[in-house]
Amino acid sequence: MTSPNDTTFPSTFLFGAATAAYQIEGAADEDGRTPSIWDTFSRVPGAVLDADNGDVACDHYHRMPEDVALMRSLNLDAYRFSIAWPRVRPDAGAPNQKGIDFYSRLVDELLGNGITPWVTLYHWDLPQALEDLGGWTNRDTAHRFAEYANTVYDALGDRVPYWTTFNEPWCSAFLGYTGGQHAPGRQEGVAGVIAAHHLMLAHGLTVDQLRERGAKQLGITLNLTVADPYDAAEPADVDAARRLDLLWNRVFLDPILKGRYPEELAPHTEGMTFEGKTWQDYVHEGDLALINAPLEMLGVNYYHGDAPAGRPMPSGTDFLGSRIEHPSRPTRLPWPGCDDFTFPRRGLPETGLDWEIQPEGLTRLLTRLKDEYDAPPIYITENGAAFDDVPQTGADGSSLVIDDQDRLSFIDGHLRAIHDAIEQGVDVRGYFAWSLLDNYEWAYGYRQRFGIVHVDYDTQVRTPKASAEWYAEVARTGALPAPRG
Ligand code: PNW
Repeated sequence: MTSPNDTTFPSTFLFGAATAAYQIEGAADEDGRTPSIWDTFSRVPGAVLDADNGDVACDHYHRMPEDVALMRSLNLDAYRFSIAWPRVRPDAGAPNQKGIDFYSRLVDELLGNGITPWVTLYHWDLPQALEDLGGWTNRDTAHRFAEYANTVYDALGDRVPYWTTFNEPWCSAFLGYTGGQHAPGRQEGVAGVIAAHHLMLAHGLTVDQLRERGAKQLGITLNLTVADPYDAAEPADVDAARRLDLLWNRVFLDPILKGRYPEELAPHTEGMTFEGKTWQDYVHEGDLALINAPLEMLGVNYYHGDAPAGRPMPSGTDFLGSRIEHPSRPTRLPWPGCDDFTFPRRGLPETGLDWEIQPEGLTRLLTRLKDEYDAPPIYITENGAAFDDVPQTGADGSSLVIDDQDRLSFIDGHLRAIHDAIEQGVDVRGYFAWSLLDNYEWAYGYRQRFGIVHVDYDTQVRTPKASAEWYAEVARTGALPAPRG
């Protein structure tokens, strides 16, 4: 039941949860899977906190039916998961039936439980064999991706309605090839822009081919931010915010939704080369037309707003502000030509990763996508927070209770910000909590917990947290209960 003070979403709004293959599956060398760049990178000394890797993770590969039953108990309308390229086409070679079968069983299990499957074709696990040939700085990788995407579509296209090509290509390109925080850990300046171009080219080729095969709902997921100057009265900070917007949001939004690179990108990257060539040398005739293919949906992942200062600040921290004990490997800022950035704290509340919590930024971002980009229907494909959960023993003396009011309010606040955007005329059609389960948080390993469901990594027991119980009610009623107190 909803009361008059509840915040109600449109009746077709999807409430879901999201995961990614390498973060939950485990079974790293089973049924023909071969290494991805994350299997390699997680073994580089200092690259990942506690040297954690995804060999076992949440053991989802062996516990899939149990996990789908859990989703059903949480009333989820949809489940967003990613397909591991190195399972489906190991070493980017021939299709591997055992790998395909796993995802086929997952899709059937979801449909049998009334949950809509939402596929992401790439959530960062590039076959290592392709990185050995240059990875995303090699144009051929885009063609190999499209080939892999066809294999997946041919196996699942009859049952999966929603298809996203890439998750957060910004991370793959700029954390992977400029900053080195993520696999493959390269720190090669403008190579990030070239990787971004090839990722978008792969997206365009794939949209074209899946469209021809009959796909009806195609899109891409971008991690976007609101870039505000740390001090709006300080010209250096205003310019830093402009460059952050350019190299975080516009470098993807403009080609994909407008068919051109932002004009400011050329002057900004003047004189930067990779293997003796500029990034423009990698853009071939016809690429932008492919990249600009019409889409039925845009996925937006939003975690935090960002306010750079364009000058050294004593209280500055790394690019997302994290002060937690870090991987020891030296990294660079992930935007070429932005080494003057610092990210001083604004006094906003922060998550366990020290990310600044700014729900109103999401409303601004969404209205911008409508006004400036005339964006296709939007789905929030990830939003959530890592906090230090404190498991307690339940009244029965054995069960676990995780009363994560901080995560619950984080999700509540962002759902309200989305509701505000809908009221302002933005076409937002769904929300996926990140994440269904505590899982492998990339360079931060297993210490950072994003799940609405707790995972005990010794026993693999799953325990829904307070946020999950609350979210299950939101999904059931389609409304946010009036704030308490
Ligand atoms: C996203 N950064 O990752 C991913 O899509 C998820 O796989 C991940 O678990 C989630 O957000 C939470 O981090 C990001 O350093 C990881 O800018 C790092 C960054 C951004 C996104």
